[in-house]
Amino acid sequence: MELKFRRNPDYQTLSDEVTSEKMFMDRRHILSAAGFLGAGSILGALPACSEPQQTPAAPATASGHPAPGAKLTAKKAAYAVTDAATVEEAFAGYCNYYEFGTSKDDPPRYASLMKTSPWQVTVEGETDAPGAYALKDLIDYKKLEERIYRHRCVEAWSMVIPWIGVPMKDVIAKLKPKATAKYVQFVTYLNPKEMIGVNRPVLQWPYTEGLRLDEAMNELPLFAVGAYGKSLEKQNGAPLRTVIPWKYGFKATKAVVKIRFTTTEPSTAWNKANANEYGFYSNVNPNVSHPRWSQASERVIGGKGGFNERRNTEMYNGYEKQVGALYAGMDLKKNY
Ligand SMILES: Nc1nc2c(c(=O)[nH]1)N[C@H]1C(S)=C(S)[C@@H](COP(=O)(O)O)O[C@H]1N2
Ligand SMILES: [Mo]
Repeated sequence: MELKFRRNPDYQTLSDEVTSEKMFMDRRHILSAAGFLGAGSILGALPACSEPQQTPAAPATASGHPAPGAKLTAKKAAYAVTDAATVEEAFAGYCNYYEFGTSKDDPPRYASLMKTSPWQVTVEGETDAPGAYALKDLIDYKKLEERIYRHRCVEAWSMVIPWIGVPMKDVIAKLKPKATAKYVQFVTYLNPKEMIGVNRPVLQWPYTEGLRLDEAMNELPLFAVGAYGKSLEKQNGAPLRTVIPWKYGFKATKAVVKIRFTTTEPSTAWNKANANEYGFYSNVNPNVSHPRWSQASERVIGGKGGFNERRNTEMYNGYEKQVGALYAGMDLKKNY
């Protein structure tokens, strides 16, 4: 999405996606030459700071939720795209998280500075259960599910991620939205001391997103706390992020600290930055181009084909059966 800033002189120093991808591939090359990647490895990438991966037996944090990287137990849910999952190193190393910078490898490099414990989520607005919730009071860690969803960024790349989380609808039911609540907004963590990217006005911080309440209550959205069998790493949104698989990735807020129920459409970070390019709905739709590029196909990141693999983008990212009815009768060119 950083490409949008190319035309704006204020942002000309920001790297664009192509640059960061080149750096990313160079690094892969170097790692491979140095013997970090085994022969025949299909690793997509490693973050600059990456140590050889071990699965740490990380203790629970003081506030009782698992620390990043801790092993999680989850039951496999029926939701699973059949393509091979993205190699974990690509998920961990090729990230969008502008609070830590606009290059794909900034979040893996800088997110370690962020504190994810203790963690509270404030619930407010049109609800009968407002308050500050500890993460373990919001998420039932005994009921975690693993769901393998396709993750499609508006920049026309995709991954396949084995998320671990709980259905968003179960959490929202616990939070008792009033009948007047028609939307839900997610507000994310903001701490300029820990987040090197927020000193630049790339977006209006904090990063916010939102859904219509009936979208949020659909069976697919998750509050995710993990991926790849482990508690989320910081660069991927620890300790709590949303996952909405039929929408472009920017709808999936990392590091959620506030859930607000509203009567009117909440403001969202990318829509505020450029309403022509990023609508409130942002459903994956191969037939509606981004004003500056086609959305008809996507690059597959971290798959067997390296960076050359492409696939055709599917309507609602392949989830039309589950979500098509939410948009019956709507003009999807206007409600992009
Ligand atoms: N707080 C916050 N959440 C965010 C973003 C961000 O910049 N800040 N980027 C979004 C975008 S554009 C995408 S594609 C996904 C990327 O998630 P991943 O890096 O874990 O693959 O996170 C989304 N959530
Ligand atoms: Mo994205």
